[in-house]
Amino acid sequence: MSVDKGIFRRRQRQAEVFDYHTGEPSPTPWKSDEQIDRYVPTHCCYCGVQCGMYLKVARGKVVGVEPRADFPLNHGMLCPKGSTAYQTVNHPDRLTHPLMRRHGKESPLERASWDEVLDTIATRFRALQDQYGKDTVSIYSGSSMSNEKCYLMGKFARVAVGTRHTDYNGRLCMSSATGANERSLGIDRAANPISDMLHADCIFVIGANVGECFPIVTSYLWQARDKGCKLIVADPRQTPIARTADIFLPLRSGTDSALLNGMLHVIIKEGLIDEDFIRERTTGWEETKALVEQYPPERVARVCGLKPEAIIEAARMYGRAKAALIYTARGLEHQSKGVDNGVTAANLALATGNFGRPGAGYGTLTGQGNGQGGREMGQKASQLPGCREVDNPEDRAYISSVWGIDEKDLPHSGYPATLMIPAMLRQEIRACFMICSNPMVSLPDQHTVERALRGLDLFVVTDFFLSETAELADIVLPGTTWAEDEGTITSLEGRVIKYNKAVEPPGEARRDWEIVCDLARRLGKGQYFDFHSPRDIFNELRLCTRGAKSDYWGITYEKIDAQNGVFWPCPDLDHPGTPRLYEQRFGFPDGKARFHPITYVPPAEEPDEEYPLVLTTGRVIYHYLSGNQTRRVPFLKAQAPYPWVEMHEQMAQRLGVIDGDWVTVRSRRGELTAPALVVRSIRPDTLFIPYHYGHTQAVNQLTNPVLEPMMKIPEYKVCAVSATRAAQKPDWANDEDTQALLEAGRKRHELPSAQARANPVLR
Ligand SMILES: Nc1nc2c(c(=O)[nH]1)N[C@H]1C(S)=C(S)[C@@H](COP(=O)(O)OP(=O)(O)OC[C@H]3O[C@@H](n4cnc5c(=O)[nH]c(N)nc54)[C@H](O)[C@@H]3O)O[C@H]1N2
Ligand SMILES: Nc1nc2c(c(=O)[nH]1)N[C@H]1C(S)=C(S)[C@@H](COP(=O)(O)OP(=O)(O)OC[C@H]3O[C@@H](n4cnc5c(=O)[nH]c(N)nc54)[C@H](O)[C@@H]3O)O[C@H]1N2
Ligand code: SF4
Ligand SMILES: [Mo]
Repeated sequence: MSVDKGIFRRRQRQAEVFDYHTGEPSPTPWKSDEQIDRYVPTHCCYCGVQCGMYLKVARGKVVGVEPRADFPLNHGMLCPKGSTAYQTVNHPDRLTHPLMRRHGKESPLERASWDEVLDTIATRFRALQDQYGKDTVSIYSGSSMSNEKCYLMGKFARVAVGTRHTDYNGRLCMSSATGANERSLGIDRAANPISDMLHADCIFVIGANVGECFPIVTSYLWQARDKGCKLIVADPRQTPIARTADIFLPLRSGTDSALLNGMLHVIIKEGLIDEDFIRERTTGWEETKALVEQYPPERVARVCGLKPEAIIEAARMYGRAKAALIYTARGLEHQSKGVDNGVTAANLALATGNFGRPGAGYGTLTGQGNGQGGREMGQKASQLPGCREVDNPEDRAYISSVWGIDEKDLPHSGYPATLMIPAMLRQEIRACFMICSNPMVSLPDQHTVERALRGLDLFVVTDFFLSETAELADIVLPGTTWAEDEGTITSLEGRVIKYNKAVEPPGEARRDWEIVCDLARRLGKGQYFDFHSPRDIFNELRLCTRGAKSDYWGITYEKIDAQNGVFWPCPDLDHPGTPRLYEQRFGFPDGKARFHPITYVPPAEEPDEEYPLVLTTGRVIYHYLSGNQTRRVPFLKAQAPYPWVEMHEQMAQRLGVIDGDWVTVRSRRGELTAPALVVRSIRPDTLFIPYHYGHTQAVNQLTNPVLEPMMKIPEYKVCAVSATRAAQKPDWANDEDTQALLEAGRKRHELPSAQARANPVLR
């Protein structure tokens, strides 16, 4: 599918195109739209907002990008990552042929043929499985991939490899939100389309840096504000959206459930609950009501490090709204109590009857491009496609029948990604096939992760750039970017959209699904993987989800194109899709939502004498996740070349450092040295370090691998550390880079307006 170039009037900026072989910029860059052959409508490859864009193609290469004004979410806007994403497609670092270590772990990665690597994988997997059992091989995948590929990975694990152990990087992402959705509401999807923000008269954002992580959604917040909507933000850092919030609650990391219980306490005291809604549409209210009795604002204020009045005001503002939305993200979810935290947010929305109407709801802002679809398609440890359960007899019977296998041969649930690491150390797992994840940046307690991955008998990584993780692999398979394939994605709204193919893969790189199907054939299971296109896979996937919670049966490629996306559930071809959930029923058999009483429990690691400070981690606008893509884009890299330690002026004084001084931060697990970025927008007792970097720049050397009990997500947002002025700079330190980083940092943290200054600041 492509669009006539004639409709575009705007001149194109000079796009740089690299030559694969020399790595040099091409001598004939494209300078004007006249030379563009095709505009391919697609979506951004990064965050869950999934902004619509056109990739510009000339002479068979992607040379630029144009935002899509016709996509109902971004209306012609793109953020700095989206507008430079195209530069990764022709990048000189692209992997263009398979690599393999032929003589053991110490030998180098050398060029190999597809036949050699795929036969080696198949032979070694079989040999290891014969010796140690089927489950000795694990599959570790990721949600930057299309629904088709995520679906395929779950099927590949269960049918081709025959292992229980399949999981994915969403475990590190929104799994707490999944747990909360499943416990409270019964459906694992945000309740509202983003456009519902325009109907809300209060929006409460807890632990989401909307301005930097969902940049295009910010415009909806501002439009809502223009219509009089109130904004409450709870975050230990004064993020860009918090600067102009009506109420900013700079809570101590790890205290979210106390805050939310406290707000519910006030709402009950002030008679702001919706009794009819509670009676007709929920169960379990009395227990929750009794529990929050124990959370008066004075107590909560002490726990959270806030003023009691601020909690009371926030509760009133939220409770009095006719329609209110709550949005959470990883700030509230990346905790050992992440599921409980999500449940307390749902409790608040249920108690005030804020569901099933325009502008009323609760939802997580799903992070990864396909973070929503990726958590429905059956690549998860305990899941079959359509959010079905791998240990549920009916679900097993149905999926086995679609796949044409004997139900007895369908493995049961296995280890989530975070528990694969200890299983590797115990040598219970001896081989891993990884695709679309970079745990050597993204998993907590990096030194342990490295030991686990190095100890594998066979480690295979499929990526399009050599990641920090691929550096440790025995075999590296060159996969493809989103621009080289088609497939569907489900955005953070639950809207199923489609990537379209712009160009062919470079060199010998192959489409991910073709690699996986080829390997399945070599494992003797080709008959179950007889797919000739992503469309074939989608059609099987639709059937698997038919009648399930996330029902895609009524969605087709044509319908996605015609409607600019379709919201699931969409049970049949005539069904228009479901933008807003819970208008009539919640996702449980009785149709009622569940209250759960949640007792506040502090984070697993609290400051003590040796490690007196709180460290929290997260993102910056310029980089995406492990940074394996964005660190290769010159503009993005220049703004944020390496990590920094964000700290309040008072903290800097206490540590005796000024802006730009190098600081060593230590935890029980590791240390990191980086320049100080001194700001007034973070709690004085808390440090923040962005996590987009690897090796000695990885903040995950320090983080705590403690897991949330239900969903096994790590506590990335809280651990105890010490900080001192560094004895010496690391070898990668560079004055020019540090200056650039500080300058970009200052710009981000500038308080832009009198309104911002009038806000409750952090001192
Ligand atoms: N630029 C950019 N955008 C992205 C991504 C990216 O890597 N870069 N990744 C995408 C993905 S996969 C994800 S998951 C999302 C993540 O999106 P977000 O969750 O918005 O991002 P984070 O920076 O991880 O954390 C959000 C905020 O939580 C705050 N926080 C820390 N501790 C606590 C706490 O205890 N309680 C509360 N309430 N807040 C706390 C942090 O200060 C931070 O501002 O972003 C998506 N978009
Ligand atoms: N300290 C700390 N750690 C964190 C977080 C935090 O806030 N703090 N956030 C966590 C969160 S929310 C997330 S989502 C994880 C993400 O953690 P990861 O999963 O490790 O991050 P990515 O960078 O998305 O890894 C994807 C890799 O696959 C490649 N890739 C991308 N798309 C494709 C594709 O279609 N096919 C193939 N074959 N390869 C592809 C990319 O080049 C990249 O190397 O990190 C987690 N780690
Ligand atoms: S907001 Fe997200 S989807 Fe949109 S351009 Fe930026 S990174 Fe891409
Ligand atoms: Mo994420």
